[in-house]
Amino acid sequence: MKPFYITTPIYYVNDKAHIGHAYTSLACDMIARFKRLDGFDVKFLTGTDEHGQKIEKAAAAKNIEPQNFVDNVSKLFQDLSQTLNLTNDDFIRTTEPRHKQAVQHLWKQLVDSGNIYLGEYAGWYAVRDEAFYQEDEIIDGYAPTGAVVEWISEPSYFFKLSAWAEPLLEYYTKHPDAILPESRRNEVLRFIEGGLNDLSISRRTLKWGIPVPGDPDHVMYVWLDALTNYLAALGYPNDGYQKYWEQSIHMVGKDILRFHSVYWPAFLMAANVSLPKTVFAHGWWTVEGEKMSKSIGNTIDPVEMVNTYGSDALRYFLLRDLSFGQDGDFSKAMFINRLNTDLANTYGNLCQRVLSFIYKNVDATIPTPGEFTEEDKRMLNMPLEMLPNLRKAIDKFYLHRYVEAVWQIIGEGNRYVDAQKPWGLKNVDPSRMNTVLYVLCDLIRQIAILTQPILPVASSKILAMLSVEISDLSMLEVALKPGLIITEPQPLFAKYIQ
Ligand code: ME8
Repeated sequence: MKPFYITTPIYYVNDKAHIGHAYTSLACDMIARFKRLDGFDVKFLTGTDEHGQKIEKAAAAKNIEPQNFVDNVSKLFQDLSQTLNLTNDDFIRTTEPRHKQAVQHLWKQLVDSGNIYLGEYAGWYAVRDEAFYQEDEIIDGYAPTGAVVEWISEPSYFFKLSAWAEPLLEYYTKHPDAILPESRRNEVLRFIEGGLNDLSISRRTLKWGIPVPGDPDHVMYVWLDALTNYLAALGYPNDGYQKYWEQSIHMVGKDILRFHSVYWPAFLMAANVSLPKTVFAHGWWTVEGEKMSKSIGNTIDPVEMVNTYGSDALRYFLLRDLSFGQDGDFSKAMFINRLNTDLANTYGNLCQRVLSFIYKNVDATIPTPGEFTEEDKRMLNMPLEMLPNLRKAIDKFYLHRYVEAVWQIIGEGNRYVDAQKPWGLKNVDPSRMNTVLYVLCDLIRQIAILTQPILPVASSKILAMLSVEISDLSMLEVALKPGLIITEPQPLFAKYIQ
């Protein structure tokens, strides 16, 4: 089996998750689930980023020891996997020994290769972003992101980032898929072409971090610490990590692309580790037209959403509504509209009317078909014919297109029911009715396989009603067995009042 490695950012534990965090994890989950169905040996990683000044401050504000504080909040993120129905294979915490060992090893590689020197940092720092800013980036006393900055002046270890601008540009020219989408890649290239400054990678005035090997007065800069999680989870530096590493995809929001496409690859090159295959930076969610923020009080809690609407509903909306890579707006009206239209009226309706009819009118038995018409064959082959496009949509990160394509098949299914009117055939041509019902059942079975990466709960319900077990995409080619007894159809999707 071909290895495939996909990672979410590791989330800060200064606060609980909102739908922005859920979004990245869901996108990775959809890809991981599809790749598993498609026969890949998948490793899907998520986790929490637990060191640094931002976390130290958040713990102090609650008057809790940092370790207790991070244990509590990390647990909320771990529980979120279950809530969102994520299939992550691992969950890494930067306070774990396996992570600390990997980071300290990487640091030593950077020292041994002559990429670290001791100097004095004097400059601006934004705790919210855990980022350094140049004087010319400061706008009216704030970072370009709007974060509050403070002046820091202290001895610090530096990484010779300036030496890596040319090698990075050369690498990115040779590997056009290393940063996606292309517009983001261009932004990164322009930034590197502007020249890179050496990077401060340790702090002396902070205690909550991983100690610098050989100089425990310093703790490491939280981004050097955090980025290494992707390697630590594969057992780096022990042999064997390369198997997945060579096939790695980092999914991130556009806010942290620079850390992943400038700092991280420079650290890796300097430590003689190969670079991840692709860093994909997706877009940004606002809520009802506004930036999500605790002070505005408009953050949307994924746990509350799942409690009210179910995990499939949240997954569907987030994965369908936004063209993956673009920014988007979360509006309650749009959310409800999609649930009612796409889930209840389209997908739910197709399954409900076909399966209920079979349950009530043909002894709950999948009928034996007669000869197939050209139209029947077209319906039966549609999912398989669509498969190359679906694969491409996943591999190119056009996640919304995957969803659209599957809903196109569902739409065709509904049109076929309307045109063939199986209920009208019961008395006049029962044999044709049986063929139509068979075609529909087999189509629904195939659709349920394809919707599994998006709607795992509904897909398992449908497949269970048809008494079919899901294994992989080769099932698309194995026709449904006539004669199977279906279980009583259960409602799949609720309808909501606007
Ligand atoms: O940056 N829209 O963690 P973080 C879309 N610990 N995505 C959003 C979003 C929004 N409004 N808000 C958050 C960190 N995200 C670091 C990462 S990785 C080595 C260290 C998602 O908790 C998006 O993926 O601030 C973004 O990049 C990430 O959450 C930031 O999470």
